[in-house]
Amino acid sequence: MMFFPPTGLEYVATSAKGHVDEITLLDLRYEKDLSDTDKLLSFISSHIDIICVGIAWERQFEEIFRMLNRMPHNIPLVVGGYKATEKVEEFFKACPTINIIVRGEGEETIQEILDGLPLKDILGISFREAGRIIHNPNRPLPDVDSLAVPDRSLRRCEYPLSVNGVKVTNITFDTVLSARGCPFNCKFCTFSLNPLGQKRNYSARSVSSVVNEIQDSKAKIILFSDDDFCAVPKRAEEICDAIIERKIRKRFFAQARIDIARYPRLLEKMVKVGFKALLVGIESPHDWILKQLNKGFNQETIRKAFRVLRKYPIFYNGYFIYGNIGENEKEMLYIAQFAKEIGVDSIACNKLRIEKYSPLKELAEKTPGYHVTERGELYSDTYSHATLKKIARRIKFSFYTPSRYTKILWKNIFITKFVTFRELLSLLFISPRIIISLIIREKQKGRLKDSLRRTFIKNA
Ligand code: B12
Ligand code: SF4
Repeated sequence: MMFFPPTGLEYVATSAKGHVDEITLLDLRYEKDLSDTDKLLSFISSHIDIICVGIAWERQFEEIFRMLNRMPHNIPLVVGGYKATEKVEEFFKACPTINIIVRGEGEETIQEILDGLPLKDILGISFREAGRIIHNPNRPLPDVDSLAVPDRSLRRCEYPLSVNGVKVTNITFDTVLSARGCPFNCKFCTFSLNPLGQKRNYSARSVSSVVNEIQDSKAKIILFSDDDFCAVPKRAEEICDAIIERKIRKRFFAQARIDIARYPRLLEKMVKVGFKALLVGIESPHDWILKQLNKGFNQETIRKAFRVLRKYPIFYNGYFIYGNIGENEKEMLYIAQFAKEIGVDSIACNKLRIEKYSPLKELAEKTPGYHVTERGELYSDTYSHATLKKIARRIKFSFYTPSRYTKILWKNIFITKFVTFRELLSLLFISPRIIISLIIREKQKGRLKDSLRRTFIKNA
């Protein structure tokens, strides 16, 4: 997801302002020179007094640890972020160079660290002391309106539209977090639980601060990173009204629930201000699974909602979960068929994950034949990782046919107008490079032949 800035790290860097003389914000995905560890080390040794690293994703831990372990021992190393919080002990063990781990939301904590408060008095941190790891109590969650929004002037790079690492056009992306937490309680979801397992009660920023942030961003496309942008429809409408009033012209997309279909006036306003896509959590076509997940709706409600949603020129990506506790192969494979029936434009299927604080953990542990790995992956005696992976590919290939790709392109160009004519030309111009990069990727993963066969010959 190269085109999104590291929102959490940017919040923390911004709140560090005024507590240090100078901040250098590095996004190593975009640092041409400094992504080379040797060059990074020499930069750090000559410029930096304290290193703060954000680890948000369950990705490339080995590379990250290898790099952190090369950091100079005389410069304090502070690590934070979703994954660092969840895996405090593991991170300390893997990286002797880490001095402090900030658990949970880090804006206030980083200020106290930089101000030099005694570590024992700083809430929300774990730190090394005399060969031991000390865990201080959690920090109460801050009021969202008290937090400064990310200072974009700290960025050293832009976030352009790219496909598989190939830059498509100059249009840039940004994220705006208008609220933290979510008022719903879906059982598989830890979105609204911060990594400490605390429920982040839905806390929304003031409409004016959100719209100011949007207006100040230079990006043309904004992702609302809220768990559910439409959690309070009236507020979402107020944001749209303010965007219209201030004549802000940008393209937006957001995550939402199907409940939004009950608010046609909001949908109309969203279309008017430039909402081009909604990422909607559907999760499953099966009533018993939706009930198990405590999703709060059933198959009929989903069908009804999409009959309404389809009338609006918005691109819908449906999120689905497969490999649920008790789900069989036939039920999993039905996802692709169901997605076509309800009319979503694209799908993203994720295996059920049982993260550390998942409310489904107990059920998964006590269901005979089911197992959860340390990384939170659920599998069963009947459905191993490999089998689930194969099923996922069958769902994907049965949904993503060549005609589906044509429909996606058509909808984005002519219906939602997500891409302009100029951007389309640039996309066409760059497409050979994208295709080559995709071929190289599939080849490197050793599945080129299989992918080509499945895409063009046998969509089973
Ligand atoms: C918006 C979002 C996205 C966006 C991308 C946003 C972006 N900027 O990159 C999109 C839709 C593209 C996306 C995609 C995915 N996402 Co997502 N996403 C989110 C979401 C809803 C919000 C993230 C956010 O902006 N949070 C707000 C910021 C302020 O919080 P934060 O990042 O935790 O940062 C705070 C602290 O962690 C700490 N902190 C962070 N960094 C640092 C650094 C230091 C030094 C310190 C001291 C503190 C600190 O302080 C910050 C401020 O309070 C979260 C759920 C959530 N509510 O957090 C999931 C979440 C992050 N996503 C998740 C996942 C799994 C994914 C996907 C892998 C899904 C998939 N299977 O495709 C992809 C992968 C993307 C990738 N990078 O490879 C998981 C990650 C957990 C994990 N297992 O790795 C989360 C937590 C949801 C969940 N519970 O399942 N996602
Ligand atoms: S799945 Fe969506 S609606 Fe349900 S709790 Fe998570 S963020 Fe909220």
